[in-house]
Amino acid sequence: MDSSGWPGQLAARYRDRGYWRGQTFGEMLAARAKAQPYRPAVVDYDRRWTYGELNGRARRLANGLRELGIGRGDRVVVQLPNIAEFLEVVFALFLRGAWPVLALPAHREAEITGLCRDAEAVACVIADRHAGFDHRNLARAAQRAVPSLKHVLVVGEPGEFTALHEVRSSVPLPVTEPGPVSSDIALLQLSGGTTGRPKLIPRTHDDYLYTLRRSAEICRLGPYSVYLAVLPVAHNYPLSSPGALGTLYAGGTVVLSPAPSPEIAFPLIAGERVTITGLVPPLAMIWLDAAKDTEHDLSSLRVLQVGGAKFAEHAAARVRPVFGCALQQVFGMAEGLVNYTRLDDPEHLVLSTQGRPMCPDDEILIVDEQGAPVPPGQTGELLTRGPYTIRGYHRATAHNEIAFTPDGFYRTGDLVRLLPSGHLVVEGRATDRINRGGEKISAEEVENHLLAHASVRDAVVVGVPDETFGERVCAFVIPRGDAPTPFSLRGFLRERGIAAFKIPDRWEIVSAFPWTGVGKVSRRDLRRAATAQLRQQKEH
Ligand code: AMP
Ligand code: DBH
Repeated sequence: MDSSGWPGQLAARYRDRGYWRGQTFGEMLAARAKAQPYRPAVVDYDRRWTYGELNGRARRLANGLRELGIGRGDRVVVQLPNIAEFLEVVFALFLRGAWPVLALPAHREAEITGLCRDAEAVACVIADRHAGFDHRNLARAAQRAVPSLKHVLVVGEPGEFTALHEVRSSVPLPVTEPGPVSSDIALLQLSGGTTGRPKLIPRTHDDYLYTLRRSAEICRLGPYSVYLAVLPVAHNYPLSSPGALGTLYAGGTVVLSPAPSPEIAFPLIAGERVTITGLVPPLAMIWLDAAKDTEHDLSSLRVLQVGGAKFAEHAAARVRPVFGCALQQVFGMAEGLVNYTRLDDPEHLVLSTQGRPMCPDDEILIVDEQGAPVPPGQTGELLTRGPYTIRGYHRATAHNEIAFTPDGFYRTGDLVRLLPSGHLVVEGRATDRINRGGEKISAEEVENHLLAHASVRDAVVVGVPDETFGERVCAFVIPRGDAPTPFSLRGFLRERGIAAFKIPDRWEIVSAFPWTGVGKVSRRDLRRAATAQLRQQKEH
């Protein structure tokens, strides 16, 4: 079952140095529940689960999953919003040694069906409705298309499926029941991806628990810390940097915000005395504006994390004056490596860098296009290897040859500069991935959907600079016959069932694409053209 892929010698070193401690998620939660059974673990509206309750629920659900025949190594697509059941479900799956595949609430039919198929999932867990959308429709489509998908478990009204509360057994999973070992895969995260489909990222109990322990330490979390999960908690950042799971690791309280807006989040901060939360840059800007004249008491906040995309220095400088708390920049990836500015770093580094690696054994290389190390201080592509960075995506042999070097470094696709202090500054991106305010979009994936349109001969999707989102999505389309309108193309993509954040913000209908010297479409020229046009429009 251990397909984590670290060579034996390195694995031995990571164990010797105490990064991998031989503990599983089930054991971690059980230990917390034993040490502090009555401390609050999760707050979701008026529901408050103690550590004892969370552990008890997870063990009863795990027993129910056992009765359904869901066990070691089975893949289960989990698409849940920020509700307490998210944590119950993932811990129940951890206990069974089954692998949660963490979909985002924004994913639609194309993504959910694709994930179920790629993971050969035996089950999915969904909410009945969320944000005005009926997720049971996604499960229906996935079940039609994916024969392996036997069970659909629903939080809420199940319709023709099974309600989660019916699965939860009245007795906990027997302690004699064999569980996973710490080197087993715990979960499959999703990559933002540069190619057609999101790749599945296998994270082990050992390596993911290390990230929680180290993140909690760097963020100084303890039993009295209160973390507000604002972003969708399935995402690696609010889940593990230190996020909801890191907070539970430290014995603190996770408050789940159903939405990221200040109207919802600020009363929660005031009411629950939240000490730390994590945002993406566009949201941080909205919060900065809203906090200036809010009536809510935000004084409990100690740390405001911003990450997922580059945070502009002028905005970073406003965090302490407005919120009266420390800013922490977070530059991470679901594949592993996480960089943090430290709480005692000099102010100029906190404002102008994206932090430094969290582990002394994170290996960093910054290379030019030929793969040779750049001179110190120069910008190049970041490669990395370490005790919690994957050595390969799940079942993706061909892609792994491109995404990793022969000696196991992950090619991040990020262009960075290393300062003498060890801090990294993100300068851009070497790949076709678009980062729309922290939401990662594969250009190729959107292009493939557009190419399915009868009136589209060719399509190229690029990111164009944007003040609010960092980047927005712009599609260049060469029509076949009568040119389709942006309105109809948008509708078409929606019908194809892709997440709304991937649908292009701008459309350019053109008759040809610019080419590079080697005969490839020049994305760089298209990006330039779109950027110039945007600027012109602004000036008028
Ligand atoms: P993913 O691989 O989908 O988990 O997305 C990770 C990517 O998000 C990184 O490789 C970066 O491109 C981007 N990213 C995350 N945090 C930051 C940050 N603080 N500044 C700039 N880019 C970031
Ligand atoms: O963007 C990310 O994927 C990300 C950002 C910050 C991440 O995975 C993380 C921290 O762990």
